Amino acid sequence: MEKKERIPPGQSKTEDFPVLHVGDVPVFDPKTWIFSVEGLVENPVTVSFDEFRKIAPAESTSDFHCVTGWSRLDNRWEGLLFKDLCKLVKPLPEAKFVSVIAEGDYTTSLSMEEMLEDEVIFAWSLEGKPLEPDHGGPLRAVVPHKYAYKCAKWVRKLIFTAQKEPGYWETRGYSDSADPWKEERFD
Ligand SMILES: Nc1nc2c(c(=O)[nH]1)N[C@H]1C(S)=C(S)[C@@H](COP(=O)(O)O)O[C@H]1N2
Ligand SMILES: [Mo]
Repeated sequence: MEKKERIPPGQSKTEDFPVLHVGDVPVFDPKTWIFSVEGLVENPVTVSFDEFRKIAPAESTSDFHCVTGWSRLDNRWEGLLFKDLCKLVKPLPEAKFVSVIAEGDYTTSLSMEEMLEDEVIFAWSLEGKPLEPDHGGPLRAVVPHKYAYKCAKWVRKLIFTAQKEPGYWETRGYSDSADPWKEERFD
């Protein structure tokens, strides 16, 4: 189903894909790369990149809205849907938030409810090609119903928590709710 309006208020459509992040693009070494899930889950896991891709691969097409004002429509991601990851790690009832931890010092966090939206995916591929390092390869979070600072690139760890742990931009004046349709840009 398509929303009638595709571009949120104050955004404009871009056809290319700008690259935006703080710090350096990390080098991916499949021999040492691991993804782990910790905190309030019944079944914490640590997996290699190959293992991660075998859990429950899926596709999800969604729009991408950066708080600086550009939107990129119809991105076809392949990855692991958050809701499918939950079937494996089994969040405990006390788990109310998820901290998404990337390589470097970048973090963000979302509520369980926000993460359980259908389109939330940890993506390793875009438009049928391996995700480029600039765009978060080998693995990035995609949370299309939030501004893209919630879409951490180079994700390595999730921590399920009872309290919210505000992330990199959320502690620097950006909105924690970050809803592009309500223009929640700043705190
Ligand atoms: N690890 C990490 N992820 C990040 C960022 C970052 O600085 N570091 N920036 C965020 C912001 S503000 C945006 S707009 C998108 C940009 O993604 P892109 O470079 O693939 O367009 O990545 C998000 N994820
Ligand atoms: Mo952004």
